[in-house]
Amino acid sequence: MGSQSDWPTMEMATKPLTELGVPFATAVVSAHRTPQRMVEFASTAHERGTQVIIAGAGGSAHLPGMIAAMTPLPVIGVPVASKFMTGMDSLLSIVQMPKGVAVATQAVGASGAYNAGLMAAQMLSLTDPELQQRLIAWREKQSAGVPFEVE
Ligand code: RP5
Repeated sequence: MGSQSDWPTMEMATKPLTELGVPFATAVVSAHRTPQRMVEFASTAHERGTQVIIAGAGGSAHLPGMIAAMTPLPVIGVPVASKFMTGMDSLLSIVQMPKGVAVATQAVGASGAYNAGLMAAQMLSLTDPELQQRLIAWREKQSAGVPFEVE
């Protein structure tokens, strides 16, 4: 994520990963304030065994696109809600990638962060049948938790 201030939102991404038994690491890597750290992080991630990157940032949110430009790994972008434009700035900064560099942009805020974790797990399940089974069970449990009757 681009700042420690993104953590309350980005922490939501860890929930489905934890529930599904997917290991992850977290880091603050700012495109603006720590650009060299970002270059080092993004350009070496695939060599460290990382398989998917979730990048969350707010405001003028260059981080997901910049990371995507420097790694062959899939990058999932999370627009963090911003102070002055409620995240519309973050969303447009992340979603409108030019042709040739892809970012899988999620919804603004906590739901987007949660779904980013879920999406990462689904990507990883393509080559991990046991994770795929856990995902199927997780879905069934979610469906079973939705009551048919209105209270
Ligand atoms: C972005 O600027 C971060 O991703 C964060 O959402 C936003 C504000 O950062 P702080 O000023 O709170 O550190 O780079």
